[in-house]
Amino acid sequence: TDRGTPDPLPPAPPAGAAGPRRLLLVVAVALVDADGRVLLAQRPPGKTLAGLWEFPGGKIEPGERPEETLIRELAEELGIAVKEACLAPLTFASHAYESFHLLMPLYVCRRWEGAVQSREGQALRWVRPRDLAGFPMPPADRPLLPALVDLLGP
Ligand code: 9L3
Ligand code: MG
Repeated sequence: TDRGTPDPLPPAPPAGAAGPRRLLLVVAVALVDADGRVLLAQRPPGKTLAGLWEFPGGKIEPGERPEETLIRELAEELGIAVKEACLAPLTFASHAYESFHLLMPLYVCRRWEGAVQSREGQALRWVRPRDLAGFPMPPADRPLLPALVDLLGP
């Protein structure tokens, strides 16, 4: 038998078919202010999941550690400077969409430099933990709420 021949790669499934999904790595953060409120950002029109309220963050670029992604995204989207030592991992979100699997660690951050501002036109709200559940959220974000309320209190 020709043992030297490598197995061919399996054909890619057609888009939308059941089968292996792509893995999308995203990272998000709960920014907590001095009153214990948490920042939610509204996804702008034109983006996927437009209008839903999410924990700020974004895609982890190849080679980035999640902390580096957050430092970059928080500067771009909110105009604040965060030190890596101020980012504490709390839990993970994991959501299987039709065509990809989203895996998203959630960090908590209570210290940053600069004032939070909307740099990309997104609406921002500071929300008490007990009120978070009242906001329409992407499916990945909602299961994060119990861990956050356990940490911060209501
Ligand atoms: N996503 C979900 N919840 C979040 C974040 C930051 C992102 N808290 C999802 C929405 C998109 C994907 O992750 O499907 C990539 O996010 P973006 O790059 O479109 O913000
Ligand atoms: Mg983003």
